Amino acid sequence: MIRPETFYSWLAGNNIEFFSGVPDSLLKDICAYITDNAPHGNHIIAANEGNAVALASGHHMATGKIPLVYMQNSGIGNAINPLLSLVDKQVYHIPLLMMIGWRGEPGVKDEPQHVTQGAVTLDLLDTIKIPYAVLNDEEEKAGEQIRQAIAEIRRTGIPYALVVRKGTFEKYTIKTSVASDYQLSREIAIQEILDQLTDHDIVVSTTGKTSRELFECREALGQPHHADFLTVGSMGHSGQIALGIALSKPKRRVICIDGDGAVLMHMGGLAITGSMAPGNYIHVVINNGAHESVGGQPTAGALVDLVSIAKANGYKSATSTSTASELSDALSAVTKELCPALIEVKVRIGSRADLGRPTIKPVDNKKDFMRYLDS
Ligand SMILES: Cc1ncc(C[n+]2csc(CCOP(=O)(O)OP(=O)(O)O)c2C)c(N)n1
Repeated sequence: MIRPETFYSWLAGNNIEFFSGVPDSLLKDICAYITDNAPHGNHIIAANEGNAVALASGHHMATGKIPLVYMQNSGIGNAINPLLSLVDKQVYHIPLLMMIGWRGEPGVKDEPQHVTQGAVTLDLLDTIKIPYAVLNDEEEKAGEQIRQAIAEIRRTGIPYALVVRKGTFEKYTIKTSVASDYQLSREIAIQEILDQLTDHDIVVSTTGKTSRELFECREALGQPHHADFLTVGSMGHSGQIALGIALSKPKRRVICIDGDGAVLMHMGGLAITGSMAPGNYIHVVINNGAHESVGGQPTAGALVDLVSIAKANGYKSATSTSTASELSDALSAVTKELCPALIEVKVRIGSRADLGRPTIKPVDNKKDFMRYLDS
């Protein structure tokens, strides 16, 4: 396994000192090391992977240096546009070192949303003409790969990707903690929302632990899962999935349970929801100021004023809560006239160590959900 400090020193030795990306569980340890050690302003956790490519491009133009852009392979799609229309050698020809976590590697058991993405990851890089190496987990060999990757970037001026398998990096525990003084947990907040639902309500939940906790809360209550659409992949898109449903089912309440990282990733959707003004749309944003599902790396969630943002985007009402009773009061106060409504729930970071994963296949979840929407 590669020690994060060794990897970081290889980069520093090659004058790579600017880092931007969206976190991934496979890159958790190296990202934690970068967070603790990169000078302030030189490590930016971006809103989405395309933004990370853009930030890195800006850094390169301002300094002439090669930046590092990291992402989970799920984020390649978000990055393709700036990779092909900004960084590409036919356009601005910008050199980048990329580090991509390889979820769903063929032969390694993983969740359904990672299977196809994992199978096509190397082909995708071939198609977009980005050379790559699958990073060896032996330090000596990995060091040589990085030396070659950087020489190649310097020679060609185009990006080069290091594809990172599960278990490549040694464990590193982050020292820079994300401030979160709230008592409420995300799981209790989800239980509170479920307590307030009526028989015909529809739920759309975001990527990561929110959907896993929602699934387990339903199990614990002995309730079926058909009212819940679990957005297991497609981070940042739950809000617009919920909007598509709300507009077609105007007599039913649609409750989107979102995350701060996910909202920030595609924040433009808030303007579309506000402009369509559905009277049956409740957007609950669980804000822990972190990408908790993939290691707890900070988001800008703790800094932004979601209530003002929602109102400025045309939501009819917006409230911030941080206790179960405030959440309960806010939910019961929402009427048709106050929708679209946003309710922020400020929670602490953390989840149960034994948190499971949905046991129903996504396609079966969709079938049951469609039947429920039709009922
Ligand atoms: C496009 C994309 N980038 C990255 C990921 C990896 N990922 C899964 S969940 C998650 C964090 C989500 O953060 P947030 O919405 O704040 O919810 P939390 O995990 O804190 O509950 C990330 C980065 C992904 N699934 N898709």
